[in-house]
Amino acid sequence: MSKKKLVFSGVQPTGNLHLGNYLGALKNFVSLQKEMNCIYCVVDLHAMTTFQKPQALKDNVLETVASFLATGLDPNKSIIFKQSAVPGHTELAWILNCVSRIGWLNRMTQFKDKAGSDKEKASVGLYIYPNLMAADILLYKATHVPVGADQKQHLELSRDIAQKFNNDFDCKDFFPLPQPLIPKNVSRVMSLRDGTKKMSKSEDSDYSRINLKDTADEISKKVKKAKSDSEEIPDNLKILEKKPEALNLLNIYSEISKENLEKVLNEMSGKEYSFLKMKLTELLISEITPVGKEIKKLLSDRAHLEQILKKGKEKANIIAEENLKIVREKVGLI
Ligand code: AQP
Repeated sequence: MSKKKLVFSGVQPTGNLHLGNYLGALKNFVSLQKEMNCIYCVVDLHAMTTFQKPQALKDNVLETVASFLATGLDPNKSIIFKQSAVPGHTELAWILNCVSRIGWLNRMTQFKDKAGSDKEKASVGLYIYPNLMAADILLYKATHVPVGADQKQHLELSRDIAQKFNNDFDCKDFFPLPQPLIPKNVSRVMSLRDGTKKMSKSEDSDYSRINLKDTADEISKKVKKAKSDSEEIPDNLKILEKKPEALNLLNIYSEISKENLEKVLNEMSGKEYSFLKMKLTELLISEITPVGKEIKKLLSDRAHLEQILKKGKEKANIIAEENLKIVREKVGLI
């Protein structure tokens, strides 16, 4: 595999993947595999930072692989594997735990959001999760990381860790400083119930998100119930920016229809949100339901999915061990 440009990204097997994962990450994964070497990982160790039922975790790993394939990832082009199957992730994470600084982790806003008001009760894993994410990326010396905007801060931390490692161990440019690849238009798909919160698998209400496995009927009901605005669709972005739910629906429409937001506003200004919802439902049904059907079909052959993970693990492990051997030498472990 060429050492020049290398893409790495991961998805947590914490349940049904949704429209946010699809527009923020998976679509980008698929287009990148055409032009670069790519490694895509089901990050089960990250999922464990909040409690997962063991059987559900196993099932969700396969569901995530099925979602990768259904959206267009090709295991012959990209390496697809499960994080815990390559032990180098945890070994490098420990080494990087000793490089990363507590002050850096204290600034991570995702920990504050996910830990909620009682931080004392959050798992230690949730707190040091960004160090494991840095290890995931640096283990392969990845140069590019496609993620949604919510992961930007963690990516910056990965760069800081890489830089400090290179300085501490006197090996300038050993770890590349990974670049985030964040989609320009819809980098953060928001909840359908609250336009100030991101669409998320762990949000209690299923009405807050469009799942990739939703049926046409479910999509239609969710869009109908989505929060919008009591006034008509405005003709300029300044007004829209003060209406996060309306902006979210229009952003999703713009992304899937591949028309820029100004053009969408030109077409829709003055109309009721029910009109936008009707058009958006049609678009979502034609974009998402084929993916959902494919996921369900792929899940009926678990052995096939496990085989893909096995092959991916073998390929990933070769790169990981090669890099880790040098890391062990640099830090004085061998
Ligand atoms: N709402 C979103 N908009 C844009 N991108 C998103 N991503 C997640 N939510 C959105 C991107 O999807 C990739 C995989 O994310 P993940 O599932 O590993 O973790 P997450 O970001 O924590 O996603 P969730 O849905 O919020 O999961 P839970 O509820 O389990 O924590 C990442 O690139 C992410 O940026």
